[in-house]
Amino acid sequence: MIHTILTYPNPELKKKSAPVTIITDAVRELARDMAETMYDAPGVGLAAPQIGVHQRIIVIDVSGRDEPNDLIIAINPVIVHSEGETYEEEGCLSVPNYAANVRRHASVVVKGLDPDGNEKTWHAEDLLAIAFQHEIDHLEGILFVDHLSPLKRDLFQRKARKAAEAAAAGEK
Ligand code: GNR
Ligand code: NI
Repeated sequence: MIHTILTYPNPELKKKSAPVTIITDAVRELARDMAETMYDAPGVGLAAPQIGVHQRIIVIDVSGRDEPNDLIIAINPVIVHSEGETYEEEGCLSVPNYAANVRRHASVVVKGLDPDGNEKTWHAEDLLAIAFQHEIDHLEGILFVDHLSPLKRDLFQRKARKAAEAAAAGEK
């Protein structure tokens, strides 16, 4: 089932997600729905809080296809090692019509559980490393715009407010 993706400034996006304690069929179904929602969007990743579920589950596929290709499902993901620096343009399904460069680690090692409850380790570089950091941020209630300089963040907030006002006026 495809879910609605919550967008800025929905306060649900700022809440911290809780660890998954038992991997049930409901958790597996949620992960499948998240993947379906990500491919439909389309996006290269999705975190559970983006569909209003505050559990530590992320899905990622940076293959650029609109169907499962290199699908990663990570439950309770933790960055255990990171190195290097990169500064690439990011977007977010929860922040439509806006993109900006963000400083990230160039490579990360992530540990977590797969949908069968097996411990997994992912070694990620480039876009995959960025996607892991972006999705794990969502689990902490952090959006990529929270990493911007105060000046850029202010410009973003003004643009978002103006767009919201224009949309509200159009609805009248
Ligand atoms: O689809 C997405 N593209 C993207 C591009 C650059 C850096 C991060 C991302 S993640 C984003 C999907 C999304 O919002 N996931 O939370
Ligand atoms: Ni995002």
